[in-house]
Amino acid sequence: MARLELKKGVDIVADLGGVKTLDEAKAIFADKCDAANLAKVGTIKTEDALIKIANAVAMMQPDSVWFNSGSEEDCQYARDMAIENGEEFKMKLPNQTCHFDLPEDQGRMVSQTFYIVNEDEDISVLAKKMVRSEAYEDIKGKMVGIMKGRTMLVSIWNRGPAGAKAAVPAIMITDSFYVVHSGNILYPNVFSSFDSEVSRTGGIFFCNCHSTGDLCSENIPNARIFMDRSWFTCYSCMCTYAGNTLLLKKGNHRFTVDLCTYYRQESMLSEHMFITGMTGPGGRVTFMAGAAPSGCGKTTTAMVGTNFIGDDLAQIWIENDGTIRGVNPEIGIFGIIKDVNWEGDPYLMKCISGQKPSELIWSNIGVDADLNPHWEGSGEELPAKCIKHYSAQEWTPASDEPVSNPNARFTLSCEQIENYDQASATSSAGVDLKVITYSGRDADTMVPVWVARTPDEGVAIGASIVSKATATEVGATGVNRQPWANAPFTPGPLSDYMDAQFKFFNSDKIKNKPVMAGLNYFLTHEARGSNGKGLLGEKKDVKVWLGWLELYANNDVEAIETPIGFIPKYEDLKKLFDGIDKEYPKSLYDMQFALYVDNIVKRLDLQTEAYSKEKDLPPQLFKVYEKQKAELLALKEKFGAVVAVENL
Ligand code: SPV
Ligand code: MN
Repeated sequence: MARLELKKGVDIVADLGGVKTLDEAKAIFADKCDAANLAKVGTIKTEDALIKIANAVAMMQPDSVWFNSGSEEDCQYARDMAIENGEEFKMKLPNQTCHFDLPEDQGRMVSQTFYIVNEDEDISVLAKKMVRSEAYEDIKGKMVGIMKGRTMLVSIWNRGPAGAKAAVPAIMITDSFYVVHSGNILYPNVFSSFDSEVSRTGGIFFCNCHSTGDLCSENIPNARIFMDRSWFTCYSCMCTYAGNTLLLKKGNHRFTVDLCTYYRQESMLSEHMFITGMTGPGGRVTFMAGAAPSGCGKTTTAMVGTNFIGDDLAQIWIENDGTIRGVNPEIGIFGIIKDVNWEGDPYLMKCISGQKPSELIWSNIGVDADLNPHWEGSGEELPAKCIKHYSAQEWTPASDEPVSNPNARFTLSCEQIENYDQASATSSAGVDLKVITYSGRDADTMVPVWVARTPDEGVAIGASIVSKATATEVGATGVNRQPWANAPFTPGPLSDYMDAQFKFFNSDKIKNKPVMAGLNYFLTHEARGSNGKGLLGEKKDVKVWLGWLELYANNDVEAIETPIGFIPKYEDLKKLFDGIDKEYPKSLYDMQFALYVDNIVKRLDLQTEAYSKEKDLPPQLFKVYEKQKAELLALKEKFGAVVAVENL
């Protein structure tokens, strides 16, 4: 069914660079590298990669080329240069620096991000595309010669532990030391094992070309982020926000989604998910992966685990023994800082506060005269003045902007985080995933936790995520459908992606089907007709919801069957709340878990209508929706529009 054909059409960087042979590539390196860098690149043997890098040199025309071997010396050089050229400045705490992106570049620039497609290719209706010929001209106009007078920086990192089935190596070419510094924190360097990684993947590697170009607000309309699906190559210019420039993250995630959807069906998935482990009775650890749209508590959820693996992305596969395995393609976090505080995030705060000295890059926060960081929701008093701020030099509490951008972030190595299970996270075997969760920002419809009765219902939970817009995407507003929280990174039609999900989770190759669950932390008092205000739950409750899933996955608790799936019993939750020293009145449980039939049916109708517009959608989805709706309406007949748990 491959609607995506690899290596189809012109490889733009290869055409604009014009380098065709290894000898030509070597001549270019000899011309642009000093002896030390020539020696570094001399260790790489993968011909395609050398030619690709040489083409990037020929296209962007830097004065010189530096290779990031991953040595401590090279890592230090990147840190020092990011400071020297002004991309970062030192904060008060040792090893902490801060970087600012332009005010217009504070999140992924969705309207300037395009898939490069061939004439006849279908893409997701949610994405923007540009046909190859047009993208070629755009890249030619904007990126040829863009590095004149600068040094090109070439890093090779892996997206996943070396040797893992689902890992793919990726080349990052940039002229930003901030990008290199960030990448060194977020990805394992595989400069010295690149050749063996490429032979493991059967020749697949990703390539990313970025240049800050002439970086200024006036030039922001010229910013572009392109993903060439056919050639696994990204292009980005006139921007610095890591989500737009550090293309191993979301740029290459889109390529792995394509790989899984079109070439690794029924064997692999590439998801926008955290991975974390929860310790249960007897010290057993149960690993879970969960999807949530950007800014909806994914990092918080991951941090609740006793065995943290990753907070953003998961590469998942069915192992020969029938288990579902998962790896995090990253080794660091690029986390949202808003609302991170001692109460909810002690592990992160230890690193941030310097209690555990950690290398950390801040972005887009407020900085006072003593070079301390300030952000919204820190739980600490705001200063009378910030002397540096993402939107202007000076900030005071009377300023129009908040002290930090809502998408302000911190980049931190997982190794620093106390609950990181480094041995499992860096193992090429991945972790054994028994629970898969899906969540969004849903104020009024779904219960805090529910478990699908069948794999098809599980896939439908992922398909049905909705969420309020957050600051991670520039210009996003309203309540949106967020299928699998992965739609912004799904290049092809959603129907293809959905088909791959049904095939994966129904596969006979899986020995024990995973628990597939929905999570919702965002129910409000208002939506449940209570006198209270705001959220019905708080951050620390996440431990209870995950704790219950841990028990459920190991058959230690029973659950109540409902049309939307299985929900927890009060007594089981009560015990788990006791474990976090929190009162859990039955009245709160009743409010959280009653089924608001009209809201749920409205949601099912909305999804049915929206998905009906997609071509070739797997019919299983509508079957699930129809069945659930019929069962819900039958309950409503009997008990009214709000069905209390004791009626279930
Ligand atoms: C997200 O927005 O989902 C992120 C940050 O993880 S970004 O790199 O912008 O994608
Ligand atoms: Mn993300």
